[in-house]
Amino acid sequence: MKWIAGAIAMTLLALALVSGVDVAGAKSKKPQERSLKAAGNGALKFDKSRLSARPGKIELVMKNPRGTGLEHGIAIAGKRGKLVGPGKTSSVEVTLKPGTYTFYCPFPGHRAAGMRGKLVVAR
Ligand SMILES: [Cu+2]
Repeated sequence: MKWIAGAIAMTLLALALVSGVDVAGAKSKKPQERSLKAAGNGALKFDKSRLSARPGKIELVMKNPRGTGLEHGIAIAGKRGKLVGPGKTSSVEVTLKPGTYTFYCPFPGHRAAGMRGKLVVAR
């Protein structure tokens, strides 16, 4: 009978380990979401010029409001979301280490015109 108790203990330990790994995995897979919007009046700006997040997976979700009359998108750290028309949303997911990064609109000319901001990644 002793081996049964041992087997049960091993099974419980294995279950604890597996569920522990699952929890950690789910946590690291979910990106930190940060949202922003393009200026609703058609100005080449976002509604936020500064965002912050912890190191790891980060998703920037940019809404292009109806009424901008322009295509916009969101880009950061060499990755870009698609350009979308008014009423649509563009997003980009990146994995970042601590540092300061520039997010911007990848539509030609928009970044230079002021459609950009800083993302500060810190622990
Ligand atoms: Cu733009």
